[in-house]
Amino acid sequence: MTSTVSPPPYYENRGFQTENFYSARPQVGANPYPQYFSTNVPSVPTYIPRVSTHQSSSPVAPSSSSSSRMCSSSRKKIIIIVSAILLVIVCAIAAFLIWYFVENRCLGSLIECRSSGVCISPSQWCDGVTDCPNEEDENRCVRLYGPNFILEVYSPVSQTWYPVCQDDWTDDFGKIACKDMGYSVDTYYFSQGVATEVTFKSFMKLNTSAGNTDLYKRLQNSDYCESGSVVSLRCIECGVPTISTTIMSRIVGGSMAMLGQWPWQVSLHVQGTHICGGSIITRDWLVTAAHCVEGQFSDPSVWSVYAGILSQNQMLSGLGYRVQQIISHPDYDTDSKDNDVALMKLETPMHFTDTVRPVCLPNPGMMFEPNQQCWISGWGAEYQGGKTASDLNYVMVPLIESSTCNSVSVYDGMVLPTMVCAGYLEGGIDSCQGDSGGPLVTNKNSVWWLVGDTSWGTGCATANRPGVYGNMTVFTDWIYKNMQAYR
Ligand code: 4AZ
Repeated sequence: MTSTVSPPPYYENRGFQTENFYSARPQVGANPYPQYFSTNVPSVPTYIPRVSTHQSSSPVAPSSSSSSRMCSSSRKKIIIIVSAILLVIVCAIAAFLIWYFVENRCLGSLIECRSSGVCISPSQWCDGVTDCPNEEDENRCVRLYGPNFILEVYSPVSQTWYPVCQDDWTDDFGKIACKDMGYSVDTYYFSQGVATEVTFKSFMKLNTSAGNTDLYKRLQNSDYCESGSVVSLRCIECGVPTISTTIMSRIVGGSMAMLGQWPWQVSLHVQGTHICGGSIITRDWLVTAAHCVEGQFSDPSVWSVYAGILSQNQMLSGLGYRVQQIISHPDYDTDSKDNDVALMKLETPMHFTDTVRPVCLPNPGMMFEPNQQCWISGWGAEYQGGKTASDLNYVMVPLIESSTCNSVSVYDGMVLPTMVCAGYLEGGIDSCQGDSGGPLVTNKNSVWWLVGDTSWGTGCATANRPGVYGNMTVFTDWIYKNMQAYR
């Protein structure tokens, strides 16, 4: 761009000076900078400071012209230093941005196909359909199967999940598999061999001659497993309360909980008020109900999370964990409560203690029996229309078969496959307003599993209207994919 405006008059800003200070404007081409070091050209100093050797009074201050020159040169020095610092900062930011876009090309919720940089959605990861040019979305698929946490790897070739033979397996491989599922390495618990079941006819086995390559390239399909053991992998120590539950039996009709009994239970607050319950699954992630985070409540900044506290009175606002991100199930339906589940990611990882611990997410292949004893906990109303309970309550509720729960006399077909019923058809014991989002858990193989999240019901503790919960087994896959995508 050119300008038709004539150049501005020349002013040399030396701050305030006495009138006689102004020296002539330097000639064009003259060195405008102060000469700090001698050059080859001999120069005559214009000012030679003289210090009298016989002076009894205090030394004379340098003349005003000399002090202002020094002042001006030190100002220039500062400008040079500040400019240099700014340049370094700008370069550092530019380098970070270049690194960020090279390393994380996929923005938002997308997962990157490493070798090609193609971005795919979490639902395309391990869905049996190849979306990445190099099949990475289908050839690094791992899951934990059944109540014994059996590690399985998916083979896109045979489109089958295989257990991993314990031969040559180490914790380092376990950590890689846990990371690929969406866990952070700092919670890694252990891996151990468990005797193979007769149903296992084929395995994924480490090829020791494959060298130091990628774990998934080393795993090869084999009908033989020398140790006779498969890998059981625990990515986090979950489902272990510090206080065992005595089967006693407010919630409606429940008992007051003790510290450490339901250490995964959290109270979710908005403006100092309990709104919903939730369950801790990792240091960073909580599970709650999608209906708890609808509309204005979908803003993460409105929430505070309290863990390891029984009494609402002790949950003084400002001390809770802050929420960074809320992910509602994309297929949640407000009217039917289909897929009533949401994830909350915390701003800072939770500190686990005896009273703050995660619950286990149900693995695929886990079967919960009809009538299986499950427990609900929460600060929900103690009777229909009541207010939030001041202390955490819990009660045992048996699972109710979906066919029974969907019968004409009960919910007449309103219970969808993403839901599970629990409670008593005779009424009297149930979850209620304020328990929503909180856990429905069961104990199996000595660990506590999150069977469901409190979702809905007609009234509370009414005959033929049991509590309906989100069916967590159906959501586990969605939860892991999101933990992976928003690591
Ligand atoms: C609620 O509104 C709610 N009786 C939770 C559970 C039940 C009913 C309502 C089940 O939070």
